[in-house]
Amino acid sequence: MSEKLSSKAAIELEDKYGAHNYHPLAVVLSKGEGPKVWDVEGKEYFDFLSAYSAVNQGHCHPKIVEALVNQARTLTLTSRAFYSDALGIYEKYITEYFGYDKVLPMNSGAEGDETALKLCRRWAYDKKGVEPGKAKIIVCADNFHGRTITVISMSTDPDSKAGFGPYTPGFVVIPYNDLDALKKELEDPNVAGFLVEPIQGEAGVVVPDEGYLTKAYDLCKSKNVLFIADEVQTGIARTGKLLACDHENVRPDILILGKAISGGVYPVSAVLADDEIMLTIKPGQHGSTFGGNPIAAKVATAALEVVKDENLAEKAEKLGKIFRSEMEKIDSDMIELVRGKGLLNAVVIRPKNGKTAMDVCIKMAENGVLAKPTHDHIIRFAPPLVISEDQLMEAVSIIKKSILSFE
Ligand code: IF1
Repeated sequence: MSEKLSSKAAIELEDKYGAHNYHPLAVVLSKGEGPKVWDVEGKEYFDFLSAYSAVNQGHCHPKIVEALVNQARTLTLTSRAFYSDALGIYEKYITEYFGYDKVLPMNSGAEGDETALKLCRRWAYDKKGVEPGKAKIIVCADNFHGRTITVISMSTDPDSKAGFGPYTPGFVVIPYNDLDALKKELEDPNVAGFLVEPIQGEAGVVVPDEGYLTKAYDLCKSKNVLFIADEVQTGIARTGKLLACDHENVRPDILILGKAISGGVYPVSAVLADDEIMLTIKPGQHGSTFGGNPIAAKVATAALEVVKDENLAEKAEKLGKIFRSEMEKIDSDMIELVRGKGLLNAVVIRPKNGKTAMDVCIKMAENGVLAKPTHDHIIRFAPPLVISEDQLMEAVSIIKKSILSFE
């Protein structure tokens, strides 16, 4: 039986033995259930980060955990050298769930983006007729698609990118939410795809103009360019629809999912596309040891069933409107702007008397709500979608109290 760690001891262990690639808030969590988490001292919090939208179904959802445990007792991993009795059933389920011919199962979101980039390039050479090695993919400034070398090669964030060169070539960066810039770059016949987040999460929950996704999609189609949606963070009911693209009825040519596709129970990602694109990758040209493993298959199936069974998209839509309205009512000049869709929201904090978004987050943690700033002055608020209206209002009162404590 491992001795009960104090927060202090746990932090010291991570500091001494773990890489310093994060600077966490000084909260040591040891239990999660639904919208709540508890630290090692037993203090209760509302989780308003949801592991960056990976725990949409709530912490330790019983149905998803049961799927994990049952499969873990049966067959955990076969590799793709052989078939399994779980993968095909899952592939049928998820492709019908999202309406695509096929799925390529991976593990992390970054692997999902890398997979989409490879599919886009192969499609460009095999189907569009782009000269081999010349394919270009358009991406948006302030994007976040993961941490691998090729993915950060697309990044415009120095923290993500600087010091890791040389970088993967073949990317063109345009401003987000700028259709003229997209139209101009699409004139290049070597452009194969446009990779975009329907809402830019890490950039601070930046919501594009109404109609941006539709017009961007149409521009891409007019030039035989693939529209690739990274819904790793915005997908799985987070923004009030199953996919953020659903708000505009845009059907991406390549759809990238991750995070909450497993309810935060297991690393699962998935790339969906129709045959013309998906079948450009042949046996031996892509994959991963754990991609599509039996546990991932069962866990993702259960997690996706929960989304529908519990009407999480509708809940996110309803509670998101309430949350934004409550934030806008807070009588503090620290509240500069409130924005978001569904239960993916952000508050831009105007520093006051030297107090910043981080100070607000530290105060909220003291008062029982966990959230973390992104880019200095923006606090992202993304609770599990299973939070009740009463619990949301309880958390709202904590957020208000915390912000007003700086008046
Ligand atoms: C960290 C950020 C969020 C993503 C989108 C792909 C990925 C992510 C739209 C890659 C991952 C995570 C990464 C995580 C924190 C979190 C994050 F702050 F890093 F930028 F959400 F905004 N596409 N986002 O948001 O998925 O490989 O991580 O499974 O790196 O600390 P992953």
